[in-house]
Amino acid sequence: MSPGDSVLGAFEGVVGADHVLTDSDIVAGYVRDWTGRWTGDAFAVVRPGTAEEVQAVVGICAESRVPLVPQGGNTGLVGGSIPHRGEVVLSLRRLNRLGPVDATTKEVTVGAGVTIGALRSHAGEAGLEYGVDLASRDTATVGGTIATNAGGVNVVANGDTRRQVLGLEAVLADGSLVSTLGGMVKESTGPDPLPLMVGSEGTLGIITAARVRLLPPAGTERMVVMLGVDNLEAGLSFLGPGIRALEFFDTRCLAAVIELRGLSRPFDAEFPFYVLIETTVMPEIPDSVSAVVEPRLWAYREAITETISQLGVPVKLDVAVPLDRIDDFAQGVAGLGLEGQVFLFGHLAEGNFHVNVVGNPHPEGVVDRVLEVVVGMGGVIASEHGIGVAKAAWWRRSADPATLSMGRRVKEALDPKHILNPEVIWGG
Ligand code: FAD
Ligand code: 2HG
Ligand code: ZN
Repeated sequence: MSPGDSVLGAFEGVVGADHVLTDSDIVAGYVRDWTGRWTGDAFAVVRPGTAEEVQAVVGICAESRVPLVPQGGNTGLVGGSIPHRGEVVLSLRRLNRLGPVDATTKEVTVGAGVTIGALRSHAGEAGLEYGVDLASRDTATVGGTIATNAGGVNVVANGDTRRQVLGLEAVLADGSLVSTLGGMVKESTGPDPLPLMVGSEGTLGIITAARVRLLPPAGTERMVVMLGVDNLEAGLSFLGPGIRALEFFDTRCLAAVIELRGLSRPFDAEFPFYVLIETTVMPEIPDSVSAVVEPRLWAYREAITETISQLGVPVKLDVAVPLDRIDDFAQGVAGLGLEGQVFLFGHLAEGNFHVNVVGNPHPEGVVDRVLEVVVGMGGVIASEHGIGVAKAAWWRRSADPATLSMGRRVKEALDPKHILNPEVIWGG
């Protein structure tokens, strides 16, 4: 029996043979990222059903020095959720327990494999709302969104994922289980190490459950408004009371969703940018601004990512610049004259831009040229999708030395054998 067989046998002893996958056809969906830009090989896909099983599997990996990649819904867009060098894929989707909603504290404890859609429905049944929403809601998981500190469309109203997390349970690289799921409203019993897991992209521990805050639904009537604007600053001026979302996309995004999704043209005239607002208080819209009000308008914004993928494998960048530089940034990207089709869309209220490029033969060149503009404007190279493998080199080049040094020391302390997602953030 090879060392590989004995490790597989040990996994089977923990989770059962049905949850250790090695058949290449079955494994295929776990080793290719959502965009199709990254594909790898897995030693095996292991699907634990409880936190204790996660502990045991991680213990085997630590003992055998077999690295692993935690995976939730595999909707991540920075190449961080798939194996790159034959790692084990540790799929957390079976950790899908929905705890009862505590109506007094407006909190709920859920498994890491619960999808954002399921959490939102569960909260809705109790008359409450989960603060994060994104187009990947039916596949992206609680664990994955915490590990990437996902943003989404409601950050302007509710903040990012970090703001929703009240407690965590996680398995560390040595197989130990740490938890702050106790549910106390207030506690100051020393440093809380678990917030480190937020945004750590599976490099510091495996999140197995989370306690999250729920919010009372904001207003009964939510209006969805689309505006045509000549520049982004004009769109930002609609930031005001009652805003739930303030999104934008450029004319190329609109043309693509109209053509490939069969959506109708929202305006007769064409504009450089379109702004989508969801609000409980109708903003004052001057007569000179073209506007439509209809709930179905979300379809234009939500279809963009999938529509771009229909055109080819995109290079994706997810950046943010200071709000007073948003139009400079849009012009800066246009000025690069990148080969291929360039799409700009994102979360306007946070200065967030998703720069997607299809049909450019030099993905790394696109990354370098766009990120140089971002850094030159004092922006951030990862606004909500994380560093993954896509931006690992850039992160190490552009972050300040003290931050990098602290990050490395935390990684060394928590994962001295480098078994947790070794290619992400610190790899390559
Ligand atoms: P995965 O893709 O499986 O993993 C992502 C990262 O988290 C990996 O590094 C992985 O190792 C790690 N990880 C996963 N689960 C765990 C765990 N339990 N413990 C420790 N580490 C873990 N993102 C946004 O922020 N805002 C958006 O608006 C948005 N919209 C999207 C729309 C579409 C159509 C798509 C395809 C993606 C979108 N995303 C968006 C990106 C993606 O959905 C998010 O990054 C999401 O947080 C990933 O969740 P997941 O469960 O799929 O994680
Ligand atoms: C969005 O805001 C997501 O739609 C996906 O973050 C962005 O596809 C992308 O680049
Ligand atoms: Zn986004």
